[in-house]
Amino acid sequence: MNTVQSEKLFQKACNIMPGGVNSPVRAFKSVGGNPLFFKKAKGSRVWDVDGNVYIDYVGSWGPLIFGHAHPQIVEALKRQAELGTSYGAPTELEIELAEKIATLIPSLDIVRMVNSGTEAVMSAIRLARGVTGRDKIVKFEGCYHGHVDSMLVKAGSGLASLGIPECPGIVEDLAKHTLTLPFNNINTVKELFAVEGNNIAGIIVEPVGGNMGVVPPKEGFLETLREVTTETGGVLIFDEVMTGFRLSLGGAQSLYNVNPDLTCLGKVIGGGLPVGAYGGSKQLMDNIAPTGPVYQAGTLSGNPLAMTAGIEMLKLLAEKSVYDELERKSEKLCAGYKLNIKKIGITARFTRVGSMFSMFFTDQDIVDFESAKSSDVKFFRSYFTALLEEGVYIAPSQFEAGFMSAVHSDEEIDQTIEANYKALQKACD
Ligand code: KE4
Repeated sequence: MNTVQSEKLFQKACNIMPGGVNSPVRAFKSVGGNPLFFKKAKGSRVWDVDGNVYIDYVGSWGPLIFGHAHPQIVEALKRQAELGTSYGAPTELEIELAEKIATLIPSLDIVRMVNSGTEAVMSAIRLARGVTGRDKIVKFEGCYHGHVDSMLVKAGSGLASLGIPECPGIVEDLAKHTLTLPFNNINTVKELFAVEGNNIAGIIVEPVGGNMGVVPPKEGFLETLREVTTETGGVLIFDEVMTGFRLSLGGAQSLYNVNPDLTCLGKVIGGGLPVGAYGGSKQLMDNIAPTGPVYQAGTLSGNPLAMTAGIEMLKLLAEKSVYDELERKSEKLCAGYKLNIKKIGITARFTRVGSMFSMFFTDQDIVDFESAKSSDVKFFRSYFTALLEEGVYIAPSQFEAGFMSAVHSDEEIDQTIEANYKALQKACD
């Protein structure tokens, strides 16, 4: 595969940006080689600067549920750009998107727009701490919530032990207030809350893990988080940056029928532009400035371009029975993969919730980060490279989700299954 231009650009990029990228996972560090530089994308396909074309299952890490450069979104953005890109003042567009979100997400009455998922999470955590007057926050191993200082923390030695910084620059005095538990482990949640519950400001969780590969919640896990936070006056935060509008029109909370106190959103609601949002009950959100004392702000929050993309995206989602199609196409792909695995005689495990899916090269059932990490990442690395050569682009990491879009055709899914077979065979050689 010719990647001469990508290589040249990567060398140039490394002279001016850390690792030549603006987000680490794009650097191909866990799959080897150097990142591809893209120049164009349309529908389910992306083109790199060497002219190679790929069927894309990253979709900009989740936002592009209707594929790249959807005409309805592009036309709306062109019209809005002519009217200005940002005013730093309120617009009707913000009301329109906020009302759509509040109508669709059951637990959310009031919403604040921000510019990324990280900002949404950071603000929700500040709000939880602000309204409870407590410092401790509970998160789960393998869940990623953006590069928020309180979230770049790993578990200390024991169950209720103090968090320790995951990287330099995270203040120990802050990290110690983050307690990390195993995902899907109901007992450890109950044990911790029995001891510490009244000191805990809240729990933040990806209702479906998407950042360890896809890991669905076990029966009763989300319900337990709801119970213990209600009992102790803590705030339950669903980080639906990835799952929001991806898994259903009401997000994961609708799918699993568990209502959090705060919801963080991003990705799909921006339609590919930088948008995040957080929201909840009026009672909670009235604590946010300027109504209340918890400060949060943003120059480009709610800007007209991002709002326009989000409004068109939610119009498209509301119009079409897209979730049935996403389910059918995702199931078709995963069934093809399973058949290939059986034909070749490889050990693998599959996880899927709607149009989010993962394949792990292990014989362990995938229920948490520990089991996800049992996957043979060396084999994944060979598989990823071979798949790329077959013209299929997936996330350059075992611990990410695959995303189906509404515009992947059945022919492309068949091509992908064929490419998967060849890539698995090659990785076995
Ligand atoms: P951003 O700040 O990247 O917009 O969102 C952070 C975030 C928050 N919560 C969840 C559940 C997320 O998945 C993310 C970001 N997801 C990663 C991919 N797993 C974005 C890709 C990247 O970091 O470049």
